[in-house]
This record gives sequence, structure tokens and C-alpha cells, in this order.
Amino acid sequence: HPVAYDPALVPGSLRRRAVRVLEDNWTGASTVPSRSLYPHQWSWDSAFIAIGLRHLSPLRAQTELETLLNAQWGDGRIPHIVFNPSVPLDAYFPSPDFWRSSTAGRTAGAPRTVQTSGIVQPPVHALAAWLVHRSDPGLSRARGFLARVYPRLAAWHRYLLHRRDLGGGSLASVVHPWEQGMDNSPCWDVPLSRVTPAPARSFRRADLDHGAAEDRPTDLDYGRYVRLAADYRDGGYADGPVPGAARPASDGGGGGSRVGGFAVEDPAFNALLIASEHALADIARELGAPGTARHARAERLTAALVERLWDPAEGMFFCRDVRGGGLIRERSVSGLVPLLLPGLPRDITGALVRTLGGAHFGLGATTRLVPSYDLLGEAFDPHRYWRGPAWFNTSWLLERGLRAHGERRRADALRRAVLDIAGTSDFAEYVDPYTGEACGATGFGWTAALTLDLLH
Ligand code: 9WN
Repeated sequence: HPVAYDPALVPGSLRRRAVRVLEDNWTGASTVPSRSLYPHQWSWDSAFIAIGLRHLSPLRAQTELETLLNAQWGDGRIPHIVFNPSVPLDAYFPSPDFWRSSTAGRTAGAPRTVQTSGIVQPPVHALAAWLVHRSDPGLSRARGFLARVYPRLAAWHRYLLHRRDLGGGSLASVVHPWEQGMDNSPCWDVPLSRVTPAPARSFRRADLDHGAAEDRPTDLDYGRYVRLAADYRDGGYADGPVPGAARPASDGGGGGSRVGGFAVEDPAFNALLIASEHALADIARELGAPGTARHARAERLTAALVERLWDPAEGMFFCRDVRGGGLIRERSVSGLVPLLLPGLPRDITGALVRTLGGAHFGLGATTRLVPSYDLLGEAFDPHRYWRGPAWFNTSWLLERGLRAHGERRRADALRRAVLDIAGTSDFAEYVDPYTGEACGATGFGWTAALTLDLLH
């Protein structure tokens, strides 16, 4: 038999190439997702990047997370972008002059010395901090790494669990599609349809200087992203309950709300919060405090996730439209990510594994990596960003989930596919889920970092 060239079988060279991407994207204190499209620090990117960096330099991995946490706001939120002041304003939109964090975010406690956005991204950070610690516990203890990050991570979770419980059911809501991280997912089409777009002439899309228009969100999407972010900013980045949603008893159930037009409970965002709450429990224990209360809270949140977002008939989780009141029945990879959680009942993990390999996601049958959206959905497009292409972070999360639940054969196959396609696509931002063809940027930070992680 002729032996096909398989980059995953040549770990040395794939590793070297991944390391090279991380070197090129390192700025001295953190790592950019992409030199061209995303020249600043992004929140969930940095968490995934730290998970890979720990194999290369545990010190750099710690620094990556600490740089991000240094930009934390007084109310506990970790901003989704920390701007690099030496990058020209027009290199990325929306730039610091749009967010105006240090003035508009003053009441919410935005830092004075560093410019950030005012929205958040999925809370992968405590999980990343714990994995980084474990890669070199000696260095971590010597630097007091966990002792320094623990209170900040705890404040971050407090922010999400209290200020962002907009639906009154214990889960965190996102108030902007950029917060969930899958910007133009078809899940947002209905809740976004209620938002009046900002006029296209009122902003300039820097992303189109670097990315193909047909691989990116549309101008109409951007108009709505801009409107939501500007309204949130103009309200001082204050969070409040959603009119008409069930209120926590402590809130008195009435009025006084200051909310924008978008509030969604998302399964991946909340599953990552729960996984990170488990990690925070482990961190507390390492620091000499009992982690039991946090583990118990993570279990309660898992129950809330199942109660509010699980659909047994469809075998997956859905988003909940907090303003519209119901589940959004669009099949997104987000609805499979809870497979990551250790405490899920067996019938649910079994159903998730079947859905992953079934006609809607096709893993191991028609697709090579996990598509971001339903192959059979009306909105499916294999190249348009989060409306079909496969992304490496979600495949990494599902690989972990499969392995955690004893699905070793499926996990091994997904791991091999991630390594193969990361190599052949030159560490693409996202790929066609059928062919593995590269889309978006190449030399993408988390693709290289998660490749390194899977090589170890
Ligand atoms: C907006 C940086 C980020 C990722 C997101 C991805 C994309 C930004 C954009 O890039 O979003 O935050 O400008 O499109 O959707 O998941 O964190 O890599």
C-alpha cells in the first residue's frame, strides 16, 4: 500500500510549525489571534492559547492569562478585547474610540490605563488557569500564580452568575452575539431580527481588508452588532433584568430594567462556565480551601442547564431567547459542547454522541471536523464563518467531551482529524467541514495552540 503523507504522523514538524505560529503571534505579554484580522488580545482566544502555550512555556502561558486579568473591570467582567495601544486605530473595527471603556465604563469599573471593549466572551479562563498550573506546579507555586488569579476568576464568575442572570433561571445570558463567540450563528437570526441596524455608512469594516466577504458576516449583521454594542455602551455597560422574563425573588420581580435588545442563554457559554466552576473548585483546594461548595454549585448549574436548554426529542441543547421567551430551535455546535461536563446524566451524553455522528453534524460519516451549524439547516453555508464551517476550538472541546465519557475511538479519530487539518490548512481560523479547505485567516492562534495540546 502507498503511504499517504500524514502530517499528524510527523509530530516533530507539525509541532515546530505550531510553535512558530505562536512565536509570530506573541506580542511580549500576550498572543494575538491573527496578525492581520485580529491584532489585539481576545478573551477566550487567550484562554485556549494558554492551554497550548503551557507545553511550550508555562511562564508565557501564565503571563497570557495574567495580562488579560489585568484588564478586568471592577464589577468582575473580563472584557472580550484588550487593545494594544501601538496598533493603529483603523486596523480593527470596533476600535477603542468606539467602546470608550475608560469613560463610558467608569461606573462599571473599567480600568483607566488600558483600553478594552465592554462586552465579554465565554469563560474558559479558570479551566485554562488550572490546566496551566498543572503543567508546571512548581513554577506556579513559586510565582504564586493561582493565589493571584483565584480572586479575579472568582469575581468573574460572580459577575456572570449574578449580574448576567437575566432570565432568572440561574444561567448566564449573553447580550451580544460577539459575547458568545460564534458571531453570525443562525441561532441569533431571530433575536437579532428585533434589532434596528445602525446605518452601514456610520462605520467602516476593517475585517474586509483581510478576509473574503463571502466568508465573513454580512453588512446587515454588522449594522446590528454595532447598534447593540453602542446601546450597551450608552447605558454605561450596566446590566439589568429583561422585561417580562422570570425574575429572581430577590429582585422583587419588577421594573427598573436597562437592557438592550438581545439576551440569550447559550449552552456552550454556560457549559464553559460550569467546567470553569469545577476548575475553580480544584484551584481552591490546591490553595488549601475546600472546593466542595463550588463543585456543588457546578452540579446545580448543570441541572439548570438541562432543565432550561435540553431537548430530549432532538438529542441536543438549544439556546433560549430570554426576550422572546422560548428555545431557538437551530442546531448549532454550541448545543453539543455541554458534552464536556462530567456531571451530565448518561442518557444525555449518549444522545449527544449520537447527534454528533448523525445526519445534522455527520462526524465520522460525511464531515471531517465538527461543523458549526446543522448540515441540513436552511442557513447552512460551508464557508460563511459560524454558519457551517468547522472551528478548531469546538472540535477540541468535543474531543475532550468524548474522551471524558469513555468514547475513546471517536475521540481518537477526531484528534487525528484536528491534527491533519490544522497542518494541511496552515492553522486556519476555520475550514470547510467536508473538505478541510482553509477559510478566514491562516496562522490562527488557538488553532496552533490546541494542535500543540493534542500533540501532548
Ligand atoms: C469579534 C478573535 C475572535 C474570536 C471570535 C470570532 C471572531 C470577532 C470578529 O474573532 O470575532 O469578537 O471581529 O469577528 O468569531 O470567536 O474570539 O479570534
